[in-house]
Amino acid sequence: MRFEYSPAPESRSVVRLRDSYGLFIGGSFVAGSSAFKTISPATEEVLAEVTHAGPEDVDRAVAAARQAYERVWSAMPGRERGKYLFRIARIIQERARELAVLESMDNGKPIRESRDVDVPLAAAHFFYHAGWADKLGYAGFGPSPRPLGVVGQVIPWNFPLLMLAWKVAPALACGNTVVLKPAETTPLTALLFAEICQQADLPPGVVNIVTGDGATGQAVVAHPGVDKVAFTGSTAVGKEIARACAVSGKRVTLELGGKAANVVFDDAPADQAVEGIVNGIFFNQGHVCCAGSRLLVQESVADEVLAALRRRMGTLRLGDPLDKNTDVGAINSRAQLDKISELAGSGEAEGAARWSAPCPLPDRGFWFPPTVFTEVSQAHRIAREEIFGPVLSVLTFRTPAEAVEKANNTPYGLSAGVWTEKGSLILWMASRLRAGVVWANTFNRFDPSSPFGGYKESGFGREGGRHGLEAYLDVVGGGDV
Ligand code: TAP
Repeated sequence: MRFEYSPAPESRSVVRLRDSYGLFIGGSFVAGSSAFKTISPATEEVLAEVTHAGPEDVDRAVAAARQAYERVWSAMPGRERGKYLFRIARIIQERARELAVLESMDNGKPIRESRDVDVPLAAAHFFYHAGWADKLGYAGFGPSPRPLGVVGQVIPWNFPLLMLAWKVAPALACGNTVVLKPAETTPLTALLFAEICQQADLPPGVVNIVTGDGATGQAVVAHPGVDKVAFTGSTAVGKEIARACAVSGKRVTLELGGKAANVVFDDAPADQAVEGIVNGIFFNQGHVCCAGSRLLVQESVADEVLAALRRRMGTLRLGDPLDKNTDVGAINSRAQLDKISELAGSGEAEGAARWSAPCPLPDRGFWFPPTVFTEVSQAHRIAREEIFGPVLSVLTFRTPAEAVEKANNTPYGLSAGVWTEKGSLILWMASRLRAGVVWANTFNRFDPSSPFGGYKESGFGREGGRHGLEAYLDVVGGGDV
């Protein structure tokens, strides 16, 4: 049954957009060389003009970070650093509504997700790492492990504030300073975060934010004053960065793409599994590195599960990201929409059967309906390539061994899901799936205390938990062990 809902838009009045934003360097907003516009992907309206940081701007940001590292931050006792992180976390909570509305405006994601997932998790990352700042000597990396120095961080557009939190919180807790470049299409919550750093009286230069495009990211990564690079984004760019860092000898962590298998066995509770499949691939329009984009369903229940899945997809509400009833928001950019459309077209051309939920698409903005492909073979591009959109490819299997073989038949290895009543089967599968995270009877669960990261072309290094601290400490040098 489909319920009709009246519109319930969240008010935009909580957000005070400026016409234009400078770069955040040395604790202040400063002018840069040129500017670009950021738009709402749901309406294509221009939201603000943002500064494009050129190499000389990146240079200034790195110099500010170096000065703050040497004069203030690296020498500050951990318990004092922890207080700043705690204060930032509290301000994120206090300004949560503003951050959530701004994130949905700039990114296109439903307010329900930015309000209930992105922003609370971002605050949780700062709280969690505030707790670590004075306990690094107990993290298993020696009695007083040292920071690395200036960290260059480059993040994508799918979880703009959350990816910032994943990067900035551990770096600062460990005593490093930061130059961060947000994605070109979603710079606004990073710039609001800069205001939060000012509000928290964070010493100038500890966090610097340089907006721009891929060239700005390249300048951050290549800068000789950067001691460590932390990147989240596509595997193609990740490989370039790995090459650049290999020759410079910089420390690097890479969180890259994925093509996760969500494996449903015949004894799984069907309704619960269908909710997990929907959450796995349609959460955040499928713009999720660990999205369950390949459904592997046991052949004996495939028809039943797919019928239930189509029924459920028929109830998804697509539209205004600021409407509290919206399930599926806008695709982040025209370029991403073109990429999704091209890959979906290849699915049809290669012989898979396409079914899209019957939801009307708004006239303006970038939209793609939740879509499922059946009759998919492992050779199809839609089964191999990351689509990064609301498109699910369905494959079937007969035995657990076949499920493992198909699930692992990918160059990626970020995440996987297993749906079954049998605990022994969950453990058997989890020990064989080559994925950094394996969820059992759930999907897309995140916690700051739980390490996240990939195998193979999904990257290396972990973010979150005790393991995530390692990336920001001079562990190779052994600290003061
Ligand atoms: P990318 O195109 O790789 O962009 C990521 C970031 O790198 C952006 O800020 C981008 O700037 C910048 N960049 C582009 N070219 C660069 C270069 N040559 N050197 C340095 N920086 C460069 O990825 P995307 O399309 O934004 O994000 C989607 C990808 O990220 C997907 O593959 C997804 O799986 C992955 N992702 C992975 C994770 C984890 S945790 N594994 C989490 C989220 C997303 P512009 O925005 O200006 O292009």
